[in-house]
Amino acid sequence: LSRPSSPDVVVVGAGFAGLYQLHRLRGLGLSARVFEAGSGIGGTWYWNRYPGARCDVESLEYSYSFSPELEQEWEWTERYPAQPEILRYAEHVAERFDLRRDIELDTRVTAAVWDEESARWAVTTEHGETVTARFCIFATGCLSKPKDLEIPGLDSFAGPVYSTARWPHAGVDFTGRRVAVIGTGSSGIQSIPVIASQAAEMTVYQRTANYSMPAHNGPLTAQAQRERKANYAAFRDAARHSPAGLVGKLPTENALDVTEQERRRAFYKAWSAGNLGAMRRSYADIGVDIRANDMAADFIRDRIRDKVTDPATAEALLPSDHPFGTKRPCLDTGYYETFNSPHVHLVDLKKTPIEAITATGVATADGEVEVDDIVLATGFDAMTGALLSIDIRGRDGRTLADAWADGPVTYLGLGVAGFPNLFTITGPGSPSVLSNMLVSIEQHVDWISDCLARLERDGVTTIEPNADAQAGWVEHVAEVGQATLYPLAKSWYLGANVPGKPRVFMPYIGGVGAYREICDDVAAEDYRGFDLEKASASM
Ligand code: NA7
Repeated sequence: LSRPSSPDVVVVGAGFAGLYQLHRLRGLGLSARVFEAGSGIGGTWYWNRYPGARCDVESLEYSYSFSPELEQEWEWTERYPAQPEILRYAEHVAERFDLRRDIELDTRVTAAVWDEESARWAVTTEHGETVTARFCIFATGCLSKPKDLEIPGLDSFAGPVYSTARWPHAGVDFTGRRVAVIGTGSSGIQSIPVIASQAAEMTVYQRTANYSMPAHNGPLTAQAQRERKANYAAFRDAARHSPAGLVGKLPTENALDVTEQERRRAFYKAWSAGNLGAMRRSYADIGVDIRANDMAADFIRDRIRDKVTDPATAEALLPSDHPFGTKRPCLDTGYYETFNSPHVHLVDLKKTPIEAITATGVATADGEVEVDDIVLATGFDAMTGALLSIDIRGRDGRTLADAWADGPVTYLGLGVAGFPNLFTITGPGSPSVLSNMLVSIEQHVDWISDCLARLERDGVTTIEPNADAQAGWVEHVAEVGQATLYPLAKSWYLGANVPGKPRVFMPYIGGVGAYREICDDVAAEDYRGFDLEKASASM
């Protein structure tokens, strides 16, 4: 198969963003090469194969909307799809739209350098190949670079160390093993019950107790699927214009304005819904007023107390250091109940931090627990990690790392001043991780594709955010974030999970629908805030 050494576009990443971007580029008649570091497509759903890995957004919402045929023909089996099913879906999409022939697997991009004279990006892969392209689109994901672990001694551990984000394809059998799991975010909370069902002994190392609600997952009935499919267009439209890319009735009342009895009823309803956004959506003030938030948080803490038999363990599992929703809450299947099994132990790292990992186990001030296996569910260098691990150089050789030394700065999360013809799909400064990713991915890909069509039509050679527009957007993103409770948590949204990372609230919390309107207006006003240059004008 011969591939162009100078395609119109290079796309980095073949997860859900890269796949759809390639499909749209084909429709525009642009040539493209897609580089993917993994040995398969699917991004997040290729790498995160840990036991219990599942999407917290319902399958009928966490799926592409761009093709009505695809929408109708694909059958989901569960309300919340498990990783293997989502990966099969991605593979089906790649086959159905004949995408594979432009995707190169096992090919990590190491550098992308802008060449002023030719107005092209030189993109270099780990195999030493360099291709040049007019446009470079980064579809590298928001949670794709696992965080380096700061705990000393990991290398000295004699047994296997597994990372949830790099799980062995053959799976792992924990039967009869003594297992340590470090981390209680979504990946920990999903995998702990499944690993515990096999392990002989399990010790969970918790630094931050999270808020988790029962998923109430189950098979998707044929009828539910039929009904949604009969009405898909309207449903998708509602998602596109919603705050988080998820369909749901928005609250008009404040928790502070109703009686305790009413609140309890609403909280119970939200708790029983098995829906990530339901508790937040129970009242309008949950996300912005700490008093209302405390009420929801107290309600969840009571439910945790109900579930966990041992009072000391229950107490340690209660989230206490951040308001509800300011770190990503979780949906679980039997998480808290797992701690009622006599072979499952919880270590509260707030009281006894890990001092070191030794050859034989995990050591805290309370002594060493001997284990056979260590599972790291310790999260990601979110939103900027994947981009900054590529040597990206824009105008005058300036690196992206330099431009982002004090935290990411973008215009709309779509582009960066000084980096012409570069686009980021779900980049920092866009709703991305605060939304249903599929909705946000499609919106960005469509916006970028429409933009490229316009540039082609009018013979524009370069597009680049201007510095003022970018500064204005950065300020707006920060301002909107400040008006919420989010800054009260040491979360990965703020870069707080990675030592030394600048503390900047990275995603845009203004809402998916409002954000879409802003992006559409920018395009309609001839790409307001972007500088467009034609070849003739620059000569
Ligand atoms: P998360 O949500 O970042 O969770 C990582 C967990 O690991 C979290 O509990 C961390 O505690 C903990 N952690 C991280 N570093 C350490 C060290 N050094 N010692 C002990 N514990 C540590 O990642 P996930 O993979 O679970 O989920 C990522 C997203 O995927 C999720 O939000 C959904 O969007 C899907 P911390 O909270 O930092 O104190």
